[in-house]
Amino acid sequence: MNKILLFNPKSAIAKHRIPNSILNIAASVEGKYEWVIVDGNCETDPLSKIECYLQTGEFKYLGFTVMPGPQLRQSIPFVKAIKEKFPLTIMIWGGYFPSSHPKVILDSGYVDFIINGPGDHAFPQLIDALEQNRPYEFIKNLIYKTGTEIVKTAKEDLMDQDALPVLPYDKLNRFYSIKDRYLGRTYLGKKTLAYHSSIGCPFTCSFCAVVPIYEARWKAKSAQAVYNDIKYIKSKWGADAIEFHDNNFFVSEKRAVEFARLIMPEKMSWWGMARIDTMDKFSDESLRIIREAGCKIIFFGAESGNNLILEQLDKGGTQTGDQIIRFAERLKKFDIIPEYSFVLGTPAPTPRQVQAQIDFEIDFIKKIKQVNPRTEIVLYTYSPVPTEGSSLFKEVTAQGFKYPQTLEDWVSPAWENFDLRKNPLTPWLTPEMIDKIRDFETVLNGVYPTVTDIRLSKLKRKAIKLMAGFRYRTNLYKYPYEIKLLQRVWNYRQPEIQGF
Ligand code: B12
Ligand code: SF4
Repeated sequence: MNKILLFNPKSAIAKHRIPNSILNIAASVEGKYEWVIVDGNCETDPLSKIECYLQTGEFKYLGFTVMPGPQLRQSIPFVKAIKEKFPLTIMIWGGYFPSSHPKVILDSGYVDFIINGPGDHAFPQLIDALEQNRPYEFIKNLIYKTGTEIVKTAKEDLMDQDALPVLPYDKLNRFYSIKDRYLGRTYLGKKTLAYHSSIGCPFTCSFCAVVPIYEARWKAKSAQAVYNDIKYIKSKWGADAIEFHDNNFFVSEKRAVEFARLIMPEKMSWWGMARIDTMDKFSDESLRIIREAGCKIIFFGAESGNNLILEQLDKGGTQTGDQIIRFAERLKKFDIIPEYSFVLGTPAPTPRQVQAQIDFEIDFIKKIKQVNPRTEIVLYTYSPVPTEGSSLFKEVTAQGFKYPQTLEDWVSPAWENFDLRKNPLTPWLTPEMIDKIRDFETVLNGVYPTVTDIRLSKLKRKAIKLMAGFRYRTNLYKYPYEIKLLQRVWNYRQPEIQGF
């Protein structure tokens, strides 16, 4: 029986997380096929490591998980090199990038199959079919090419998350030490675990990559199952904090409170992502329990203070500008830090309107800081991420926006910035507008350095704050070189790129 190699391309310079995407895939074939993991975050020369395995002749299937940005940048040269040297290898890509951009990947000729969304059933079924030389066209969640035609099979219903096999943590630990490699020091604790407890999201924000894949569906593990996994890792490797990587951890108040009650005695700190309008419906009692159970900080996609923009972004639900401010104030009572992300630079009919909107958001963010100065602000520039062929894709294409036409073009420096949502290449944003957003961000981060930067001492915070304060009060954001210099010297952390 042929073996499987699963590769997690490098995604971050430091603070490496358990590679949950490929670990789920490993779980799906555990006990049936032999598999190995190569984690690009933990290897100095991952390509050589992969080639060493392939040279044994035992590995036929190679699975890559690919996010846009650095993971894609490593994946493209690797896949080319591997296909040239080992042409009989079957290359299978999964994750958000391949699911959203299948054509450019399959047209490259380097990738044989894409798993479209969850791979927990599709992957083992595909391997079975290939091993037994059986047809695979009825397997759900697959994308592949026959001749010049791209074939997308039907989407599978979201599976019961409690019925999925447990993740093979012990086996991962044989490849890379969980304690030393994956449980890192963060603002939350000394040994922070990354855990993913639910898939999808019930909302349909038009800019979000989760929507075309999950189509407003959400399925979660039960609070008890989540607790059991975390307790296991805590007992075995000493985790003392948790980052929940779910797109939307707090969809269900009942589940969140149940989990909070279970985890409370463990005295762990935790963090997760949520929607403002959903959580604003939580009772005071629920918020109190959640905080008491260790939830210190929650990430919210606030996106914009302007109700019209919220509508344009199809934010859905009931979120409004007033609510965003009110909720930041409400969380103050419970000592939960809201981490709000904003998307600046959305399209408008005239450049003047685009600029006015940016100025509006800057004022709005300052109002939030007034009511709750501990609110963490993360600024993104609007980078449309629509799936090829969707209506949003048509809309932004009509405005002159174009995705790269070949897989290699995706790794140009300009596109890497696009992925990081820093410099979006959107035709309606002028360089001056982008500068204004970035300069404001520099000043804001100077006055309110992020609490998640654990290396920044009190004294350094004070010094940056002092320097940036005048600019902030007088709205003088242009050319903040002196603040940038200090941030560079002290290696200031950027949650928007480096992760939560
Ligand atoms: C953890 C995480 C990170 C980590 C690193 C992850 C890692 N692997 O090391 C960090 C913080 C570094 C990171 C960075 C970025 N990330 Co990120 N990240 C996530 C997050 C929160 C969780 C990923 C995860 O572990 N999921 C759990 C697993 C189980 O789910 P899954 O990945 O979907 O896997 C399933 C399927 O997709 C499929 N599958 C996935 N891989 C494979 C592989 C094979 C072989 C097969 C068969 C199947 C398969 O099967 C799996 C099981 O069903 C996701 C959002 C999310 N909730 O998924 C965003 C997400 C993937 N990130 C995203 C982005 C854009 C980024 C950035 C590029 C930009 C940014 N500003 O965030 C940066 C890159 C910067 C950098 N330095 O790398 C986007 C991708 C959107 C898109 N357009 O494609 C997401 C979806 C967040 C979002 N909603 O916008 N990220
Ligand atoms: S609520 Fe968040 S995860 Fe859900 S669709 Fe909107 S942006 Fe995406």
